Amino acid sequence: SSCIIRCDEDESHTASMYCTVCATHLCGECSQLTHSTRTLAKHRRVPLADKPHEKTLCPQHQVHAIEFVCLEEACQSGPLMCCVCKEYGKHQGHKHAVLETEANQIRASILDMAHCIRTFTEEVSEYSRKLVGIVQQIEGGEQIVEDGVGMAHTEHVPGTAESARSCVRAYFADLHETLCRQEEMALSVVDAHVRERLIWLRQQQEDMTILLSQVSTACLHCEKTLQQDDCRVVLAKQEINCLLETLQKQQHQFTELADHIQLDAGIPVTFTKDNRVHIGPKMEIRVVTLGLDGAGKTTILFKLKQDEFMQPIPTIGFNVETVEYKNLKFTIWDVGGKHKLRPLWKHYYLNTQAVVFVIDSCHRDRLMEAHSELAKLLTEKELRDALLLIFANKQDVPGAVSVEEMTELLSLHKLCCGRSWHIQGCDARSGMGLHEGLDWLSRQLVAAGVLDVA
Ligand code: G3D
Ligand code: MG
Repeated sequence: SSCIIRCDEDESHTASMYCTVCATHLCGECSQLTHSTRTLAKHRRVPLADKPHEKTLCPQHQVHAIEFVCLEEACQSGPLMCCVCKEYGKHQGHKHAVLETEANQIRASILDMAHCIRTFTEEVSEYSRKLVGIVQQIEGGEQIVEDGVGMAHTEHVPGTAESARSCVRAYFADLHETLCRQEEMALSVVDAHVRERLIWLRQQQEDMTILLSQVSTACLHCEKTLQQDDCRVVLAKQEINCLLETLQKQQHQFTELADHIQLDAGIPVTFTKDNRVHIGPKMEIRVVTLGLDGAGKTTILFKLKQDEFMQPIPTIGFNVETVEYKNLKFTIWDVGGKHKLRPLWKHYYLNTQAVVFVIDSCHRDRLMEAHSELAKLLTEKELRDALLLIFANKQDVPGAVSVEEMTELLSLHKLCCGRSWHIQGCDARSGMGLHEGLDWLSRQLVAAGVLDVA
């Protein structure tokens, strides 16, 4: 519409409308002038922009223009028709629409679709742009930056891939460093052990050398005496007796020592979960047993210790016993559970690797009290890394709270979140469940080695 259309009445005028009856382009002025009679005034004139398209003639009925569109399903491959086609031809009696209306409807839907496509295109391009951006962020690369004095230079910007890699590297470097330090420490423990052992063995060697020379001196003395005359033999009697006595004493001491000491070159090594090394056939574990009074702590300790039922006496201060189980040596502190003794518990936390918390499963009324004591315990800084073994004791009593119910009632999963814990049902009188509990503790502490409790 950029080219100007002239008025058909006057070349010097610019057309602004179109008479659909006369098929002429007119300006406003000439339109009024030429269509002033009553009949002509009825001519439909439209703005130039709405000028109807040129009519196409019907291929069958040459003088007639196409004016209708057939709406029948069967005619969709050739729907155009003139008035003859419509009235007498192949579309006779078919449903139809006016060509212009139909075309305008299709135009409108095309416009709609075009709009949709534009929006869709924008969305797709936006998404593609984002993809490019993400790829760039992952890969990183050169970026132009301006320095303080307005000079542009390129700078390497690390991508997220690189950051993730350096994060992994830093983590493992750290781990490596820790492992090296732990290895050094473990080796120094072994070295110290070997040094001490060798010093002791060499001392023994020296002692044996001295002993041997003493013995041979004595033998020599005896032999000499044997060859002397009767008077001298008699005179030497006391001295020889004394010598023999000393020898017997030394022999006795030696036998005792030899009985006591196992000559074994082995250096049994065990690793704890925190990568410390332990040398020797037994690994020691420090455990403190806590819980309300009457829960069965002392009974558990005695049961483990003697494997026989003893009438426990209420614990006033504390009991401490070492219990050997498999290759482990548990030093168990049993601290009194009465209310006024509880503040003392914290004196036993230090260097404790595990807390055994005993609960009386048949005393439902005291479960909340046990819960609050346990909750208090778990906030103690010294016990942050301690393992927690909960004994749900007295499972033999009918109606006792089961392990599952106890876990639920004390909301243990929430309470013990983030630490190594285990609840074990037991009956301290028969010993049922006690060893399972200790097994769990061992498994938590020992990483590998000769003491590995299978
Ligand atoms: P405490 O050391 O935690 O205070 P105790 O608890 O070991 O002194 O035990 C308190 C009472 O519970 C004792 O009863 C003890 O025999 C009993 N008991 C401990 N463990 C069990 C168990 O597994 N089953 C049953 N049925 N009873 C248990 P008394 O009557 O001697 O005071
Ligand atoms: Mg007790």
